[in-house]
Amino acid sequence: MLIRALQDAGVEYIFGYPGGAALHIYDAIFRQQKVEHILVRHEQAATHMADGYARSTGKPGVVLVTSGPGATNAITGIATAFMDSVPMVVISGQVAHELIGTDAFQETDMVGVSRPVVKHSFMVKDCAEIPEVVRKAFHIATTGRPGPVVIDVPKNTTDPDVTAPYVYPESVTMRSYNPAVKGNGRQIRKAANVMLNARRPIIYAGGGVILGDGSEQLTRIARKLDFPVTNTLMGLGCYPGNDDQFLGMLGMHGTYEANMAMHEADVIIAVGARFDDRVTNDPTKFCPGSTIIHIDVDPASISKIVSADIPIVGQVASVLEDLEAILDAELARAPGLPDREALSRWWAQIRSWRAEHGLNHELKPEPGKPILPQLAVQTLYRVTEGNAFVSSDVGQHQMFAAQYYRFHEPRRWINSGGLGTMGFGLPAAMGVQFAHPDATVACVTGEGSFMMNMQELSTCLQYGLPIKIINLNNQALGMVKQWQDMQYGGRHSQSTYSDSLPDFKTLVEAFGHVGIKVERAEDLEDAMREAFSEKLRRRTVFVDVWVDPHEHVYPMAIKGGSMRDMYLNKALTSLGDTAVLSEDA
Ligand SMILES: Cc1ncc(C[n+]2csc(CCOP(=O)(O)OP(=O)(O)O)c2C)c(N)n1
Ligand SMILES: [Mg+2]
Repeated sequence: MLIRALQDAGVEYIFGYPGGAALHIYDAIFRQQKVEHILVRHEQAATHMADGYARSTGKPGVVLVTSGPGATNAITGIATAFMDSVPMVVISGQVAHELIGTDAFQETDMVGVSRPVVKHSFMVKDCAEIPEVVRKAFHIATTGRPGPVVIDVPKNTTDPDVTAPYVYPESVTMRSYNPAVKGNGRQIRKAANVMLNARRPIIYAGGGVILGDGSEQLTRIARKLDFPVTNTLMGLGCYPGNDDQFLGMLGMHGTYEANMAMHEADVIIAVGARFDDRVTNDPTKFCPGSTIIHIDVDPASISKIVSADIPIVGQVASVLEDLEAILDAELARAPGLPDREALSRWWAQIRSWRAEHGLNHELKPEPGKPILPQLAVQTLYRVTEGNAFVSSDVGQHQMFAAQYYRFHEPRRWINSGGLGTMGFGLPAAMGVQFAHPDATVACVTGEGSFMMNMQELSTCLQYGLPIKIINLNNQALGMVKQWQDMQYGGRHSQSTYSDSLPDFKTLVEAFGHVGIKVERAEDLEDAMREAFSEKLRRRTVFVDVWVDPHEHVYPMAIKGGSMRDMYLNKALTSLGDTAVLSEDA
């Protein structure tokens, strides 16, 4: 019943790991061909693989784990998907009904344990309801603001001796669940009017634009109006990363020009973004003079942190289409809008910010000097011609990847933004590779994060996944160390371990893969070219890049400040008022 329902839901892959309570299900998997099960080495990795699959395709990822430790091992991955609104269905085995509540072997209250980190959960009561529960789970996971759904399946409900008629419902309705699709026409009209009269506008686009398939509409609107665009960490790729109108990422490690432009804007068009604390800095000091338009499918996200002047609840793609139609009509009627002169002054201001303190995308290797992690990411970008799917882990390397790999398309940048889960990168890249077998998939990781799920190298061998792992090895928990440098007087409490690191080259060779170690800046390009060469096209390759351990990620927001308050490098702090402010100044 369960596996057939997964087939009917169009599932290609189940990422999972077997155990007692799930054995009836595993037997059913054995006796069919349609759904392929991927055997992982740790349940956390199964959730991240399903997650990478989902983020890169838009289709829900599916996980199967046993009860007790199998289920609890999956929690971090479920929470990761929840924080980033990733559609996922997690099926957990459970002890039989008559054992529930008896502290039975491998009994954990999975519905209870997962409750705060799921969009919804089900406990199967009898086998007849399984197809409907599966149908509902996929519906909830993929509609509205997507998210993970748990189906807890007591062993007796999958007992092959118990039978029931199989009925897979064509559609499901739930009285209490009706996510919005279309935005309110009056609100959209108001937004269009404000946009057309903006003098210092900025589009602040987040992961919701990718999840809601609104990138094309957003790009068209931005180009039509000549508005600058900034992306959140989750939104990278929803607007072409090398476009002149793109200001880069905003927020804690956002670019100088994006953060300054946010602060000085008169109109902010927030789309599929949620004013996360990593973006706003102190919300009471957030962008004081701006009118905020906020488009989001989730009404609970609107005015939660920063209050919106024009809230619009609806699916991003649908709202943007309606907005574009109104803008087109208005532009035809009043071709003088928006005020091009004001806009060109605004652009001149932005360009001068960019020229002053923008990121340098043209770094060159300096022989004899330590390898800059930024250069390693730029080399990856060049060698893959900007066409790779790139996953990352969490830390400095993640921020360098976000800043220096420029994403031209949605669903190419795969990282744990909301929960910040170390150990995400490798399994997420594997999920991407399953979904896109012929694509170039790179994982930018740090040695700390990599060691959290490196057992999956064994899964890479089993399924022949040709992932290229770029390890920015700074011999430290770099991001922790950076905070200790900046806020704790340089006391590196528990953030370094250089004497006990493994030799990653031999480590990955033991797993049957190719290892390359790079210690000199002048060897970086060749090593990267080799990793992505035709010769190694079918191999899992690990490039261990020994980068400068003293490097920090900049810009960095100054805690408690506004968006224009940033550290720009080890010597230079920008406290907003040193910059030229408005066009009238
Ligand atoms: C599971 C988990 N534990 C702890 C943290 C806190 N944390 C954030 S970044 C970081 C250091 C990561 O080190 P590494 O992977 O080597 O990346 P680097 O910052 O050195 O590039 C830590 C410990 C986390 N994000 N996730
Ligand atoms: Mg590190």
